[in-house]
Amino acid sequence: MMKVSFIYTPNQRVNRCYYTEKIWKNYSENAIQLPNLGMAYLAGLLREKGFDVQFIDANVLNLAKEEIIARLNDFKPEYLLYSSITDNFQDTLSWIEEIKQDYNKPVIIGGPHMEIFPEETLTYDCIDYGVIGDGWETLPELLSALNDKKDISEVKGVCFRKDGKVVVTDPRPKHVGLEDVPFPARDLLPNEKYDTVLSKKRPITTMITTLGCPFRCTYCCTETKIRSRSAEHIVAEIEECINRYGIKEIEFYDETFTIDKKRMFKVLDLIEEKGLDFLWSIRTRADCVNREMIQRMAKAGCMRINYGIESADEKILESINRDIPPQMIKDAVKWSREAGITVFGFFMIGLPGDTKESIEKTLDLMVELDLDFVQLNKFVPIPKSEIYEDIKRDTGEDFWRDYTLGKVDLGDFKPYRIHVSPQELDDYLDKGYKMFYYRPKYIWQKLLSVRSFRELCRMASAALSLK
Ligand code: B12
Ligand code: SF4
Repeated sequence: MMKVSFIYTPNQRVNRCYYTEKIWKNYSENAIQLPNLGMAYLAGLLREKGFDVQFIDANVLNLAKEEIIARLNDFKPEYLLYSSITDNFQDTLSWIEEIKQDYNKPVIIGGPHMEIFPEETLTYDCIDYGVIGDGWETLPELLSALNDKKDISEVKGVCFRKDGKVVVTDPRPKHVGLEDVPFPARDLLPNEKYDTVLSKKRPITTMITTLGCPFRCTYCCTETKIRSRSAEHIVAEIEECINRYGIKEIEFYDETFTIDKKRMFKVLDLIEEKGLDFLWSIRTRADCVNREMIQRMAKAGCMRINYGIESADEKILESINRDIPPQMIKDAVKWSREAGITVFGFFMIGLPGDTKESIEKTLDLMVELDLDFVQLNKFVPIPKSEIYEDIKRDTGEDFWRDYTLGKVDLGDFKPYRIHVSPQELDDYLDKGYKMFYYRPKYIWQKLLSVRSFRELCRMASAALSLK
């Protein structure tokens, strides 16, 4: 039986360029420790296909290199499997290099980064093969071809080096859906270790019920084609989480969980019918919810809704193709609070066209909405997004490609087309967090709502580190 190890590398952190140094430190150290679902899915799939699979979540277990090597020496995999997003590519790369020095087996890398920069990634000798895009069919085919010493140039969606050149094979069509594969192999994960600063009951896990999003916000790179799961299939995974793993809280990580209202109501019906007792949270947009849905969600255990609000400036919202009327946002927040659901808002400053006035408007809206929590980011264009492609055309520079090639550092990123200086942007970020979290009314409300000593300590440490 062929042995492979998935390694989720340590110190997975959000990128510094979204925050000021202080806020970044607080967020990246305290905020979230979650499973890597993409790899957990592939682990379950490979096992079903007869591979012997090890999963090392060196991130949540905070493993040192020696501990990772010890686990590898114990299991003796023939291939090491890594995943990367663009933001953490250089960090992942240094772990791959380090680990390969002491456990020298071929490395296969996949993940969202590979879909954008396959050739650049394969310029590094420590990486032997790349899987571009979906791994469902490509990874088992690649491993089998390698095992059988077949010609891997026949395998769609891979890249590798041959005679010193990077070869990229034909693209792999994306037709496998989340219903065609086994549930993520949570039995291989240290479920009890996952946590977020806002979670109320452990163990927690994450779930994803739709791939892609039909909206076309110009700062986003998500596929516009949707691959969804049925309500029954979603609820079967929820049941497995509760009954097999004792999970008490689930974070649904779909970009817009309520996009299909009919499916949403069906999920709610099934949760109620089956009497499933767990807390959950979702991400969505204000134009994809209504009062009835929110009330039903609260009854079924939804404890938090994360709304992407982004900016208060209508011109900017229009320019990023996200013109949700302010009244709609106000209504969604009001209905959620009425239903007793915690409301979290995501905002960005430094979007193309942002001025002092528009940023101040955004900060004011953040406070006016009376949300429970906010996350305020400096805007950084992600590769493959419309805005990024536009900037590339305009400047002739491709920051993320240069970063992948090791020519620039994350700190070298420069905001573009905004009418405030980088220092002013940092000052606004700092001001925004203070305006929101240091309001006497807010502090008082939060102190009244604290249910445990653990929650109080977490809140206090988060608040103090913003100072
Ligand atoms: C959940 C999530 C998170 C979570 C948890 C991350 C975790 N522990 O894995 C949190 C909130 C922490 C997070 C943070 C961030 N995220 Co995020 N996140 C997601 C999200 C919504 C779902 C990921 C998921 O489970 N997908 C479902 C699985 C099935 O898909 P997948 O992971 O892509 O895996 C498939 C393939 O990529 C491939 N594959 C993946 N791994 C491997 C490994 C091997 C060996 C092989 C062969 C194949 C392979 O096969 C899989 C099956 O087909 C995605 C968007 C999305 N819908 O995918 C964004 C996404 C991954 N995040 C993204 C970004 C930018 C970030 C942040 C930088 C955001 C920020 N501003 O701070 C941070 C970075 C933090 C970090 N260091 O990881 C981008 C990455 C873009 C890019 N170019 O790389 C995405 C794609 C969203 C987007 N469209 O912009 N994120
Ligand atoms: S930002 Fe959210 S709503 Fe907009 S396209 Fe991306 S995933 Fe969809």
